[in-house]
Amino acid sequence: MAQIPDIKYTKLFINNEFVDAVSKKTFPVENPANGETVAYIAEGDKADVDRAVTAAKAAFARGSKWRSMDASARGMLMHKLADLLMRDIKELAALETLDNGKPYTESLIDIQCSVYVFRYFAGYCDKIHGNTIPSDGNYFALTRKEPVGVVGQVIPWNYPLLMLTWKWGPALAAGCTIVLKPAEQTPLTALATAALTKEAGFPPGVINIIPGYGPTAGAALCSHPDVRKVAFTGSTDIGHKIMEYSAASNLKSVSLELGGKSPLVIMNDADIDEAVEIAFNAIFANHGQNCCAGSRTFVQSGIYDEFVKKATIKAKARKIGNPFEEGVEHGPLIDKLQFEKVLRMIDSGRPQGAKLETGGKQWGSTGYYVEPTVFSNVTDEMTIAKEEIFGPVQSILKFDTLEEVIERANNTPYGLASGIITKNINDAMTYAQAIEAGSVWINCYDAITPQTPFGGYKKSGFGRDLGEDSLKDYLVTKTISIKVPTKN
Ligand code: TXE
Repeated sequence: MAQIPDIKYTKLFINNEFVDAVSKKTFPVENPANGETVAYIAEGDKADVDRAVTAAKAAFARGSKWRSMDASARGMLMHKLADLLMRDIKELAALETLDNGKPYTESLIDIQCSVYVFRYFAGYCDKIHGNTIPSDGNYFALTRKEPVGVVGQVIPWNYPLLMLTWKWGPALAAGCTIVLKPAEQTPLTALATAALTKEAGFPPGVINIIPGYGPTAGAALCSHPDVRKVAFTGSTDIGHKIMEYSAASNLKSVSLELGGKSPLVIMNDADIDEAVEIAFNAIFANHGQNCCAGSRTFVQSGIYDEFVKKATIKAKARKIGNPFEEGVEHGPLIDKLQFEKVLRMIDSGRPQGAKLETGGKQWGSTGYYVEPTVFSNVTDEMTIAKEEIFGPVQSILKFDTLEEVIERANNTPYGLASGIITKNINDAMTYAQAIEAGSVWINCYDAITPQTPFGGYKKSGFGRDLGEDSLKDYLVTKTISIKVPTKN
């Protein structure tokens, strides 16, 4: 069994120092496996955001160490940070499990993936460049890709460190400076990583972290007149607010990665055991607390009954328990609010006509555990088929034709991810082209890598995390035109 970690860092991180909040207030952080408070964390608010933005602005000032550093040296700093994450991987994974409740083995994977993300973006630092352009007239024209400036980043609690790296990677590669607000439920690994940025040698003010609540610290950051760009991952409701903050302040640019109700389509010709496995991981990974969770499992009528039987057996076999214990696959949900929301959604299933195949209630009596739950006979108008549950609930829907399922899969305000399992390349490609979603996974699911852009259509947001595309959100293009005597 992995060790319960010490919590060393509980304060705000501004200008490479850990400091108390101006108000001296703190807020409790709990272990979702038992509901006990594990630490009190400095609670940032507007005054602290102001301090952090001032530090980030100074770090970005003309002639600053960060601005005048070779781009390749910036890349080396990011590699150094990746090295330190690897050095401390066990400790960071333990902190993540304590804070978030995900199994320790999953936390290890999250930290490893975070390292890959930093390494991918580290390589970009000295490969970001503009063009020379054959402009009309006697001009020599070129573009420069410049960092947008101070960026605000607000992230959720489902992948605390991984979401941080998705945001920091392109921001640092572009040369921006950062003020990050982690989710109030999960500030621990962000603060531990802050200490590592100092150890790696990032200049003061390049990276700042303000733990705190959304309507206070989050709103202040997103409304700040000196923040030039906000990157947000969270709920669609708050996504609307982020746009309002931008409109009401300085028209900062915004990128949003929001909720989803992602369809995974399984055709009659699929290998059924493989399809059951893919669909199972698509929904139950991270206990369903995943923005791209395959939360609508569409199964073609020819294999529907057999699929439901096998999916149910698999869900029943999932090992639930203390996330620090070896072999445990399924821990608690993040907090009481999410726990109650998920149970409420589950309770709506049966009265609306869905058949509960397994699960459906709390597991044990302490902590926020919800059993892996499978519903069959789910139809499109049911709450569980329409709303993002963000919990371990598989809803299995039946369809007859590809044309029909494309129509139904697209009938949602969301458009984050999607999948199809089939041996027929024509069906796969027809679906891939027709589906309104930022990612389409064929014969796989959650194939998210540092190199591939990730983001939404429709109310799942805009802008991209990861891949080369993500850099665009952190850069502005400057055109420089030089008068020349004649073209040649
Ligand atoms: O999200 P919030 P919550 C979905 C999922 C979940 C639901 C609610 O369906 O059940 O959202 O989760 C900060 N100004 N997703 O309440 O509130 C907040 O402090 C600025 C999907 O946790 O959106 C946190 O840091 N910031 C999602 C972050 O926003 C504000 C992941 C996310 O919190 C703010 C999480 C404000 N006014 C939830 N209010 C995904 N896309 O992966 C809150 N925040």
